[in-house]
Amino acid sequence: MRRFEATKKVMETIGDELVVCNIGHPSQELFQIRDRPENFYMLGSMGLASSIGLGLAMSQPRKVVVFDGDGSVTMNLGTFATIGRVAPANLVLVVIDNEAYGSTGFQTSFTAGKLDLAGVARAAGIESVTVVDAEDEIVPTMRRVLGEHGPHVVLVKCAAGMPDGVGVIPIDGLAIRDRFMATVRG
Ligand SMILES: Cc1ncc(C[n+]2csc(CCOP(=O)(O)OP(=O)(O)O)c2C)c(N)n1
Repeated sequence: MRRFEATKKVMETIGDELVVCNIGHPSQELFQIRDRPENFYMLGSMGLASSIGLGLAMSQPRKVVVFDGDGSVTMNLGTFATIGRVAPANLVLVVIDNEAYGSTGFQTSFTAGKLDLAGVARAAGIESVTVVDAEDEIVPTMRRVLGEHGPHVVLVKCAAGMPDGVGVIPIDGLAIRDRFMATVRG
């Protein structure tokens, strides 16, 4: 299973949740899999999808699902401390752990070595941390966490790589922002 397949499975479980997605190829894949105004494709700010999602979860009642990458979470490890402390019940952080910096050519990342992101999340006080390494575990795991009070971290172990033919997102950043904000405001 690669990030694409994992993202597809997570999106099978998404109803009206707000979705914030990691920079680069993860957002391009999500756009191809299932574009919707409730998706916020983060086009800059590597490392900050989880922080944007946290702020969103704190400021409105809808559930927020964040797709982040292991490389990006590693750049912002403090995000676990903040999520653990603030503990928003409506936040699900899905970390796609492909042990690589995918968007820039799949250079090996820290989780290919000794870094245990699930361990860091638990040590930061996040009680619900689930590691998933089989594609068919994703839907039941997401259904469970979406039905329970969070915050939740779901770490999906994936292979590096992506399908051919995933193009750039044909909507500019301001339009992505504006349609997302309109949805959030209801
Ligand atoms: C501050 C900063 N450093 C580097 C980059 C270049 N960059 C964009 S995406 C990316 C890799 C992200 O890897 P990861 O979060 O693990 O996600 P993946 O693409 O592997 O799913 C890098 C290095 C950037 N945009 N900003």
